[in-house]
Amino acid sequence: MIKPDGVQRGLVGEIISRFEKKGFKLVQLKMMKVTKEVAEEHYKDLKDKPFFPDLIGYILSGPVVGMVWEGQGVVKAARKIIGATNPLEAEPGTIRGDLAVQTGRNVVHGSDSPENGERETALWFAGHGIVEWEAHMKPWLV
Ligand code: RTP
Repeated sequence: MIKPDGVQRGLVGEIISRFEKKGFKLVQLKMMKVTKEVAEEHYKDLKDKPFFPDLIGYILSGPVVGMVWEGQGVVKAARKIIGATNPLEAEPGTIRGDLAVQTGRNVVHGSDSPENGERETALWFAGHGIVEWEAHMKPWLV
């Protein structure tokens, strides 16, 4: 998910580009204004954290771009491409390391396991599933 600050700062293309260039396959994409219910369900594991209300407010502060990416090891690789939660600790070359400063404005979210990827895809793209397509010219994609 490209978070509201990523959208407002005009970073949508840059962020999509990093995943495309790596060689992952985009199978779903949608700009949306999230409801409070979806935001709270998405981050339900963090509901007891002191920053939870601020986090929900942040996610509701503007449209986000939801994406589903496929590829070998994509969940783990995406976490590396995204970088550490605190952008000041994220390595240069990562999205957060290059493009963000504050933990509370860290421009992008990535699923932390394949299971959560499935859960989040069902939550964010309810009823729409993914778009299945073959990348005939890209044999390195699964
Ligand atoms: P995400 O779920 O958004 O990909 O981030 P993450 O795994 O790197 O970090 P997580 O611990 O799951 O936290 C989710 C998001 O909550 C915000 N946060 N704020 N103020 C704080 O101390 C704090 N800690 C986390 C960040 O936006 C983080 O990405």
